[in-house]
Amino acid sequence: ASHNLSFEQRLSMIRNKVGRRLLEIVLKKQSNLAVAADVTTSQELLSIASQVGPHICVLKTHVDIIEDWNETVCEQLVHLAKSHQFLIFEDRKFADIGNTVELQFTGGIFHISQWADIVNAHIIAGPGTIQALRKASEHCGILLLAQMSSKGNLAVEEYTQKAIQFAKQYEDAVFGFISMGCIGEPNFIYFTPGVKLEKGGDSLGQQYTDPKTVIGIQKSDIAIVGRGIIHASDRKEAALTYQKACWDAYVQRIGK
Ligand code: 5BU
Repeated sequence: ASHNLSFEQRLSMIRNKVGRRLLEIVLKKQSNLAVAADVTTSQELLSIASQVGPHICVLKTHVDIIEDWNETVCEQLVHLAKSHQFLIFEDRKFADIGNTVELQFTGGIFHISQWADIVNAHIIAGPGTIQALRKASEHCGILLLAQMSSKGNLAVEEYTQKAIQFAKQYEDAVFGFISMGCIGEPNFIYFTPGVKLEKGGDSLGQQYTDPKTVIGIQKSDIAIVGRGIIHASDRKEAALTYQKACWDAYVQRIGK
């Protein structure tokens, strides 16, 4: 499936309000860049959020790798998200039965449902996972893992198609996918990880594609960049470079 509609044209097609808010931010900031803040201290997390904040539409977190997470850190992060206007995406990849997912989403020491604008879920356990997330918070939009970036992953073919089917069934809550590009209709938003200006990978199976290919050719919407920015000597500068590369690829694709 492939379309060539602009973010403006797609805004009213998105049923979930977090999805619409995301497109508003994307358009306002001219940024379809998400940064994966994979660091282990709250100080680094907050410093990345303020450095790259002006250049991103989404900050993606793995809150369970932060060694000193607490409520104050959470408040500061939410504050930065408001002032710089980006959404917080907790890359939790929920995968259990609905009842357990509800507890994982709302409870524990992270209380993800209280601060995350976006979370994602595997479809391996069936629709109960989605039902639990949707029931626990109407303020949080859901992305389904339809494809992955890592070598040898099993999210292919029928599995990908099943994710699309589930998304259509829960379109009020699910507004998009983790996928390697556009795999469906324009009323969903496509997020792609494994993005770096230098092609290649890492020693543990990550596979990188450059922004031009991901956004321009594979027609994804939001590029997720981690180490390409996190390991740069000047993260703000790197974020600006990626913001431009991703936005230029989008503008070229739309043909404006
Ligand atoms: P990197 O440093 O740009 O490789 O980071 C990629 C991020 O995206 C990292 O947080 C992963 O957990 C995340 N990711 C991924 O790389 N591939 C996937 O298929 C999914 C998530 Br889903």
